[in-house]
Amino acid sequence: MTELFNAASYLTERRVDAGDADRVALRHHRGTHTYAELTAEVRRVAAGLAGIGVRPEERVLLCMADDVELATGILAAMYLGAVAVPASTMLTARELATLVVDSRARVLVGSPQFAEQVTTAAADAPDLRHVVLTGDTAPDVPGTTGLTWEALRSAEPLAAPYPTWDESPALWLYTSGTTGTPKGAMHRHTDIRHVCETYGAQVLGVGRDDVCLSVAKLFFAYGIGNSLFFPLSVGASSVLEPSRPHPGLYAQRVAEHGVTLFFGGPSFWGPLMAADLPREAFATVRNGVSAGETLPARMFHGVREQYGFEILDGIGSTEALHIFISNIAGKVVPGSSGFPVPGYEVQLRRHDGSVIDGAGEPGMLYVAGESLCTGYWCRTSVNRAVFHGEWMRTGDQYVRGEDGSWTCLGRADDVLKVGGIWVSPTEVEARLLEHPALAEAVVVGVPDEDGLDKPVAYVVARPGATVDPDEVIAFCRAGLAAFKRPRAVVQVEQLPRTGTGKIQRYRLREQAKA
Ligand code: 3SK
Repeated sequence: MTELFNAASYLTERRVDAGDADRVALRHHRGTHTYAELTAEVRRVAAGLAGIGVRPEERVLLCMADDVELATGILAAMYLGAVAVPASTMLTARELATLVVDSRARVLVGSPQFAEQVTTAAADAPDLRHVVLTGDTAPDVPGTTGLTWEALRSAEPLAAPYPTWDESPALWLYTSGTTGTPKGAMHRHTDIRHVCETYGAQVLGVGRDDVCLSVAKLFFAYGIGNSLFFPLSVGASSVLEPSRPHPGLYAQRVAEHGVTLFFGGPSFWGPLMAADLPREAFATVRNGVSAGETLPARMFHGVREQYGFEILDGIGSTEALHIFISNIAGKVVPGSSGFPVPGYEVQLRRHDGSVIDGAGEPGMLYVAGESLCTGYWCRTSVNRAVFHGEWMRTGDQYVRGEDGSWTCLGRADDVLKVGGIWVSPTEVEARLLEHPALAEAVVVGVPDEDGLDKPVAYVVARPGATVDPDEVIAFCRAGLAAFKRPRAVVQVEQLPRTGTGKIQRYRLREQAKA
């Protein structure tokens, strides 16, 4: 049954009503926001968005650093009944423009450090009406009205949230796929409450005294849960850190704020171990949390020995909004993703669709749970392939152990996860093929010494052309978000193909490992 429910109200004014008005909700570079201050700010920004004509269910795209403006911008859009679309700050202007056009956003908000991407992308988006920047200068993009954040938040605050239903759209998160074009996973207001009440409450046991710090930024599903949904759902505190994940800086933040829950991924835990920081810096951490890629057992043991806290590895997805299989504090099975999170069902299926009941037989992982997105925006054929009634096909191969734990065996398709972020080989290959020296290009994931995939390009040169691997990598870097660039470029005479001409990617992967 449909009920009135607004996730932004649940995360802000509900805490004020519960007696948390003076408790600190957000800690950021310029100070703190209590729950009362955050609620007031959300109401002001929501009024500002309404004032420039944003209507319920319209998209508001935000390309911003993790700071109080991004947090309030996301919450304000949802408070107003509009749809918050936090976009990756790592995208090039061209990539960002694709999202602005695809989402048909009316408003684009950016932080000054991303002003160039934002204004260039805005110039290419016919549905866009307003561009907002959080610095002192209003943007000037032909065909749109430019505003400063100060102007946006100067409106008379809204008195109450828009009467959204639990089923109303609240949040879109773009995720890359095999097709190379990002897909907007559409989440409802109720999905946000579900992840708080399941993984947040029942696995992490987040409570009012917790202080959360996430290396993953707010534009990731993983980051928005860690830094906004879980802490704000219970009256806890979140530390917002706009800088890139530098181990020394994050250790400093942990010590400064007394962080209790520290969220990262293997691409952070590895450098943290190598950084050899003082153990005391982490004295307040009750648990680390890891997602994005399988946490190698050596990192679980290494961090516990070196810094004294256990990392709970889990697997989630943008489509499920957060983690649905997780290790449990005190019962960690190193190298595995752990056990199904209450509120979710997981299944392994064979190629013929039959369900695998026992331990030891690998299969395709399916998940069902209330927080699964309603689908991808305007992607019927992908929706039909991925969502099957209650169930979603994750694309991951898993196996169940005798102890009931679930272990990832890798991807069933060609898509890569690099540093916890999806990378579509097709998209990188398309960029490579724009290079004048290249005739053919294939990108595969090649595991490093920890078993974590890194993109490697196999290329065939055009007749008479010379391939300079470093220059090709720099070319990719200039046209794609930096994390998508191949880490190595290998020139080959020809690519391995089947009799029908299909590229045999597995042979390139084997060749790379040999
Ligand atoms: O990659 C994951 O495991 C993950 C975890 C939580 C939320 C979103 C994602 C993609």
